[in-house]
Amino acid sequence: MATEEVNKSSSLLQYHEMIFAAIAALNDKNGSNKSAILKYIESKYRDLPAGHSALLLHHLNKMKNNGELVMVKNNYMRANLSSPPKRGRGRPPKPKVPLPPGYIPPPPRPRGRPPKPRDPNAVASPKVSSGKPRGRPPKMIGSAGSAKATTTTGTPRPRGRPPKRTLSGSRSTSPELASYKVMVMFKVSRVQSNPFDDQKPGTSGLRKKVKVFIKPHYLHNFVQSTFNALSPLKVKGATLVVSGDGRYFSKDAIQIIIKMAAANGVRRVWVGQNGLLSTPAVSAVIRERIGADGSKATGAFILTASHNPGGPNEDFGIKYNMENGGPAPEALTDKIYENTKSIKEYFIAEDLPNVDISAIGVTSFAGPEGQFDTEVFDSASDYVKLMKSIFDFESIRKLFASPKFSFCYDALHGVGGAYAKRIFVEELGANESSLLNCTPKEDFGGGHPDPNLTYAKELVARMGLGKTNPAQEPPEFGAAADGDADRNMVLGKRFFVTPSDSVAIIAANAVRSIPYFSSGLKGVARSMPTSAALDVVAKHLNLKFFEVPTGWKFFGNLMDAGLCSVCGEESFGTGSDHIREKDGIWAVLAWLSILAYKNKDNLKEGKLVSVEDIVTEHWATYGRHYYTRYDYENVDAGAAKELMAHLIKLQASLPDVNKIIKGIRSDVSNVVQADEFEYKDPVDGSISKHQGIRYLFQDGSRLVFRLSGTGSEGATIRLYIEQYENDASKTGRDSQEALAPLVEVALKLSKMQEFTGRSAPTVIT
Ligand code: VG1
Ligand code: CO
Repeated sequence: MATEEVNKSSSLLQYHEMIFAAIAALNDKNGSNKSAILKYIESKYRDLPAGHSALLLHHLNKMKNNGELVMVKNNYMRANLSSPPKRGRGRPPKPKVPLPPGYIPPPPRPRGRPPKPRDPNAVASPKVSSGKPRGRPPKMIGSAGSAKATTTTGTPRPRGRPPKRTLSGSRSTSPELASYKVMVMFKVSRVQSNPFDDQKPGTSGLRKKVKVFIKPHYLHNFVQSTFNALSPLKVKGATLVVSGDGRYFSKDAIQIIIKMAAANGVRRVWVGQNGLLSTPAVSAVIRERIGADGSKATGAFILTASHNPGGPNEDFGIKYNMENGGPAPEALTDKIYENTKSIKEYFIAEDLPNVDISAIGVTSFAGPEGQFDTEVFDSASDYVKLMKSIFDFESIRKLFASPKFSFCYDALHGVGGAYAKRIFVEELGANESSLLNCTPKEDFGGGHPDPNLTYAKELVARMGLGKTNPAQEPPEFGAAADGDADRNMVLGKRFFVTPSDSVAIIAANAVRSIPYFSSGLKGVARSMPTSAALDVVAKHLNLKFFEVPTGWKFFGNLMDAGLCSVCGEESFGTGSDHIREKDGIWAVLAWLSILAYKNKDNLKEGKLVSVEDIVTEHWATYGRHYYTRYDYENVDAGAAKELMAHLIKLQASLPDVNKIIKGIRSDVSNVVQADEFEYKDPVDGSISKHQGIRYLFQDGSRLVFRLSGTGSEGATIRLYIEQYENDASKTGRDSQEALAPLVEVALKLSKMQEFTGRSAPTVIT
């Protein structure tokens, strides 16, 4: 551990945190003055040091000078949150919205004194981002190419004369800026801390209210617990990616993680421009990106709470992804959790200046263990390049060019918008007006960035699925993404495709329509509550098939072992082994590929084969799995537990269950198996228990009950209902109507209203 220089008391850091906490709690849009902050801190914290008031002023000044706080009329506000750099000095304010990855801002002007390139050990001005060429960098020449175009560091030499490099592709900027990195010395502090008891990662990382995450030491403890859980080789000297969906608090979190990475001996941190990287893009970057000096990432902190809302009163999240690009498996998340329960200290390079994450380029620092670099890079190019290697963009371009085809994509103000612009508009020729809510926002415009029929309201209305008819004829194809762009909802004109059908249809058509799969599928997999539509395809096509618990982390081993090519979850997650995360834009491109393939001969004449045609044809071949999910969000946690316990207790006797069910509805089939789903990973043999309560019926129908592992408050009960119909004359019914008997059984059997007090779910999909 890098503990040699433990020369700062923890109180220094605490001030920093206490000030942020005070400003957040006082929550005054005009900021808070020193005495208000002082009062707040005195009321909330004990054991303040002697001279506390003077220390506070000292830290307020320091934080103002290093850009973390802004002072307006004697009031302090946080910088970097609701609007990009609110610096008092220097360049004019930037636009309010985070800039898309493709956008390259004008050359950064370092604050204060210009760097002294000839003395790399000098403590130079902070926030020097070296070597950013002016203008847009060459587009997607390959990850190595794009990295070269934006990087100036090459040799990992902490000392001595910095390498003189000419920037390929750059027009001449100020020579001091373009050719040299600046070494800023930093020290490592050991900070005492106490455990929090609520840092157990859920289905996909740790998700809590922002108010919880900004508590002093909270994020730090989790990050250090993760470092401590990793093998030392994945920390010391390693390359880590840190970025996310850009939600509120991300920019602060990135700076904290950079400082902690430096202090823990990480060699370099890669950050997507403006801190933006979709979850699938992080996975792609870990797997595909090669740094200018040949470096490869071995892991990532992804900062997202995915489909949960964002903003000061909403959610933040963090999860760790592994060298294969996938979420940490349970063995590691369990270890992280154990560490959070006993953590006593963490390491941080407090004096490391904040890195300007809006400017592409490398900044180098020198610490006790040698050089540490941060590299800010274009958020989209690695991902776009990967997509182009999977799909036939030319055939999709032809589809877009046809007057018969029309398109709409709603990013719900998540990070997906940045990729949608690059791929659908710039690469495939879609009209800019076909993009809805494609500017990433820290609070997702106040909505839930959750692509379903309830929350993707604008898209649903435009596609003709709303309560009233849209003013214009709906597009042929519509899709939406969640906050971190790993989810997708696919719609046709006045037509909803269930995610369970979507993965089955992609699997059934992949080999013909998508070049990446042309030599065949290795196998397919779905999460347990996902409908069995994929099972039927697997059987028809004689493919290996796997059923795993909820959460993408369970697909990783199968893919690494070459057992699975395409997989999906009912929760609007679809993906393949091109990365180790679900991938919202990939799913849209897969559907566009199927449409392009089915329509390749009739783009000029004849009728377009529509999304609805493709789905109904699929049902005619394989039968239809009627499917619905009821979510009861933010239910009392105790009540939810009791409901689950009740359902488990009922499973003790099948005859009794069947008696109750017949009493509710005599027209449903018999329960033949009732259990809690348990999974044994076929690759590493690990066992995951309690993965959902199942009631399986003789005719293939299923009821599944689970508690969500992604919420941040109370409990969310998910009820999944499914029924198979292979009589082609009966596959065209309304799904709620077809499932009504099973829904009634599920609600009464579980005593949903009795336990939760809810007469209706929050969301139905
Ligand atoms: C939900 C979904 C699950 C998905 C997970 C993460 O989990 O049901 O299928 O993998 O979210 O998705 P839970 O435990 O709340 O049911 V995301 O887009 O939040 O990374
Ligand atoms: Co997500």
